[in-house]
Amino acid sequence: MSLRSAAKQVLLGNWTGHSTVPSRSLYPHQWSWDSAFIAIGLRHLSPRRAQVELESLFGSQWSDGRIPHISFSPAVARDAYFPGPDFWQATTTGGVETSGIIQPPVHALAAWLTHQADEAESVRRGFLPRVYPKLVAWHTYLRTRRDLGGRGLVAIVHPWESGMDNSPAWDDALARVTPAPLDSFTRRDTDHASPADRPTDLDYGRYVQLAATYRDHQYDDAATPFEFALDDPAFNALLIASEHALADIAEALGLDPTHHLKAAEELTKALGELFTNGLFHARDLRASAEVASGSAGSAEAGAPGVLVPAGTISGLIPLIVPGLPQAADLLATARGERFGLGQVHLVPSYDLTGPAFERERYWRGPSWFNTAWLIHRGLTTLNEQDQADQLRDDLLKLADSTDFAEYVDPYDGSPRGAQIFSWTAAVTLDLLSCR
Ligand code: 2M8
Repeated sequence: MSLRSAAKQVLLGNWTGHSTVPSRSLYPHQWSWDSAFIAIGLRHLSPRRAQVELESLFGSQWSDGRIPHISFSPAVARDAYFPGPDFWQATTTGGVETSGIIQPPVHALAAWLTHQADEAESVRRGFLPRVYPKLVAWHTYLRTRRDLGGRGLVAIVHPWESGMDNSPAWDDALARVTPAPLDSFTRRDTDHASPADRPTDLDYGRYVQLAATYRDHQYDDAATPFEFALDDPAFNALLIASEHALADIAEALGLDPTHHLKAAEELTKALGELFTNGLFHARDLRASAEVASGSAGSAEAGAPGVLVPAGTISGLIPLIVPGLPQAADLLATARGERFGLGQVHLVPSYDLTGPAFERERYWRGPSWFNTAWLIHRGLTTLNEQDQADQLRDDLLKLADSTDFAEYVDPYDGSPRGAQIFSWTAAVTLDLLSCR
């Protein structure tokens, strides 16, 4: 079977009628940033279905504008995934059960690419006029309610919000959180994936505790005493890319794009504060001055926050930001020994030379297909076509050899986590189309 047909089969097999699950076993509901990547791939099979994927996700949007990280399927057993709907206790006015946290804002970019795949179909279905106000509300939520450091960037309040759950960048901040007792919850993920690949029980206890505190404050961003609050480079870079996409959407609708371009410009300037020693770093808004001793660099005097030392793939993702002032230095870091672009498989999730590097464990070293797609897009934008082609070839080979694994070992390319994984199939389809 051709790679295209195999990728198509994955997406059709994981399609539920109106959206796509990341994995039938490990993640049996709709995930926010997964759906954005899935739409980017689905548009090559069925632009209409890609539109429906995004529209169904926007159907779970809250009245405050947030797009929750999981939209639960009523057709799936309530305890199939933990934390499930009974834990989150969040139902939209439209009756959709969701989680209460968020994930990186890839959606406007996905909507714009979906529109471009078949403009006539998009216009016929009124896709852009319907999704534009929802995307604006989403970005407005982020920029007004989530600028917790007051520095013009969006903060995440849970490791799951980064999409890179177990990243070493969160270790110091998480260590300050008292974990929920282990006997107070039952993990489901380790029923489907090797415990050696997944976060530890201790970290899981901390994830549960952070989510429960937010829930117990009715997910009110002004009222919740967030113990964990960080400005994440990838989250903000994706927001910038999505603001550029919103500007394109606005123009296509005959509206003034200026405020989206201005937002992108302001965010790009604010993002610059996270750049040090050739890489963007997360900024811990709750770290005290004493903790700062091991930091990657200090924030401006009197301003809250300390740059965390861990170097992760999140710090390379700003490569997708159009006109990024730090692009040349960042590219040099990607190619150097810390990330080995072109020398190891895809792009490792964490610094290969870092003290916390583990080649198998979740977001602590292995390479992911969706982040490789983002770096590929960055390389293309920067006209680094040879390197982009090399990364694309590696991605396509690995998707094939691993049966669309969730992630791979960066040294030998062996599969890790789940297989038949939706975004892996989706980015495969997208990169097949640039040949
Ligand atoms: C992983 O995250 C979930 C929690 O949201 C989990 O570990 O249970 C991450 O890789 C995340 O980025 C992804 O969106 C999700 C579903 O694929 O799985």
